[in-house]
Amino acid sequence: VIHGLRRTAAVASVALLALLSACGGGESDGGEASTADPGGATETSAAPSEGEGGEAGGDAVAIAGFAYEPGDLEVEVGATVTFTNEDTADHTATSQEDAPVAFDTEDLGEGDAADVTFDEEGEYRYFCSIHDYMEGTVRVVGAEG
Ligand SMILES: [Cu+2]
Repeated sequence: VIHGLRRTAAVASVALLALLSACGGGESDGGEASTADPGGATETSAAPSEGEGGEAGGDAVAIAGFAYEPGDLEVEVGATVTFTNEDTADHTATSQEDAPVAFDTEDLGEGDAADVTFDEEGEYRYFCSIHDYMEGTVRVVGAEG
């Protein structure tokens, strides 16, 4: 009689374990499953997409067709703006005299690029020192928050 009881008890516990593992997915003793989460979802995109919030490489002005594009760019303080000459003719981006801080990319040949970092708020009007009718503006505004 005793052996019979033990056997049924064993069968019952096996059935229980099977049930637990079937529906719980590892909540039984040990709990190793809970720590095995890879947690890969925390690393979302830190890539600056289009000029917003990107402290590095987010802001750009193209020089194409003897014009700056965009001709009026707004960035946050500390932003670096990359000026890229897409024309075959040489161009520069040179600050006007009233710019808060002077800058000058100097001559950019076809495909050349120059980075300008804006650490002070204000309106920076600039022009091309080769074709002085080419004009553009970078507005540097305070970071929000
Ligand atoms: Cu030019």
